[in-house]
Amino acid sequence: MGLQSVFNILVVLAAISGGFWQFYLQPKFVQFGRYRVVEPINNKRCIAVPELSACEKLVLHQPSGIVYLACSTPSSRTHWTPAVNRFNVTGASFNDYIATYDPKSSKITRLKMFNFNSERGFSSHGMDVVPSATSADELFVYLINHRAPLGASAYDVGADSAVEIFRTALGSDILTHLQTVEDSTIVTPNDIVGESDGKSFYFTNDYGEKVGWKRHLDIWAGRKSTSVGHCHVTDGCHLAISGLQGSNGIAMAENRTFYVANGLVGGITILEEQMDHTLVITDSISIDRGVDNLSVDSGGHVWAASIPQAMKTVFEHFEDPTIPAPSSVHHFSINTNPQEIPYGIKYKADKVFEDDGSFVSGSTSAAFDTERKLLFLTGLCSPHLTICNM
Ligand SMILES: *[C@@H]1O[C@H](CO)[C@@H](O)[C@H](O)[C@H]1NC(C)=O
Ligand SMILES: *[C@@H]1O[C@H](CO)[C@@H](O)[C@H](O)[C@H]1NC(C)=O
Ligand SMILES: CC(=O)N[C@H]1CO[C@H](CO)[C@@H](O)[C@@H]1O
Repeated sequence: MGLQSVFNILVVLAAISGGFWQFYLQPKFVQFGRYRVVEPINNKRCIAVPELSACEKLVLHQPSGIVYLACSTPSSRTHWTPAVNRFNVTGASFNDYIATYDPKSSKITRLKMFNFNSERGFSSHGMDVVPSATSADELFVYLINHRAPLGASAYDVGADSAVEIFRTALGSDILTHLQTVEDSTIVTPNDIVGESDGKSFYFTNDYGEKVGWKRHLDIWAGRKSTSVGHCHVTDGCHLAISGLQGSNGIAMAENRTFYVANGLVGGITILEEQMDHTLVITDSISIDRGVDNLSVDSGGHVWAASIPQAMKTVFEHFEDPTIPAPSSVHHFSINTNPQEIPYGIKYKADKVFEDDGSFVSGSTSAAFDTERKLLFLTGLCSPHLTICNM
């Protein structure tokens, strides 16, 4: 029995002793959606693309409408997802891939990696796709790669995660490897925002440690051990901000305002970049559930995959992807209601999509095409990519 199972049993035992349940655990269960009733919205005009399953993250290329997806297999995810304590290297694919999907032609392209010394393979998670500053058709693709550790058991030391930087061209099926970035600040990388120079990025660490019981303190005791780091391929890496709670998806607006999702308590934190590539918190917007991966649309609105029933998603669906888990999407915007502004309600969070999981299961990433009015949804263990007309 692993430490985690011991811990889970302890939690259940403690829960039975009354007060702990009433004052501590039950509110947590509410927050994690144990009793939440799903209210379907905007889930009727959707199609599924079953060829694209277990795609953790998707990024929309707005000018062309093409989406880039970081995919795996549902089976590999259940064995190897360091972010949710899955450390079975034997069951991992290390052969994950990036695909493009063009909604105009329904064409799926699996990109081939070129110049990538793939001895240790590729295990996907967060991704960013950024047009190059110097040529509009050239794109930089930044990928989190959860490699197996060398010479140790992953159960003991966790993943040896790195960031891989590739170059591609719009419409090309080749990803050319440029650089692997490894650093002691890249502990438990989750998501990434890349720069248009192909050389630097911000990333979130979704835990303070790679493995161990302390990780549970974040969920159950409100510890704030997560962080955002910044790396430049020649100048190195440093932490941009630490002491954040549940850091998950990260996204950047055109004016370089940063948004970091809180996967535990819910909502997003808004941060401002300093000259030295550190970040300071300027605001936060809370909602009633955990928030996953974020994206900013061309109108400057933030879209977030949110988790209606986190316990179901994490303990049932991630365990067995054939068990459906509900999905929802929130849309964050500046509050323009003149009646509310005097009361300090600066931002608005609207739930714009929800499904009970029978069609759209376990979504962890959402992006909205403002021009074509299409909402894209994928998930860590999802059976398919979903595209909804909004
Ligand atoms: C790890 O993965 C392998 C291959 O899928 C599987 O046979 C094995 O049972 C898994 N081990 C655990 C502890 O889940
Ligand atoms: C930056 O852009 C975002 C998104 O459009 C907007 O909400 C925010 O107010 C802007 N921030 C500043 C400081 O201009
Ligand atoms: C980049 C990314 O995909 N981040 C998160 C998306 O959601 C899943 C499910 O909770 C997380 O495990 C990922 O870390």
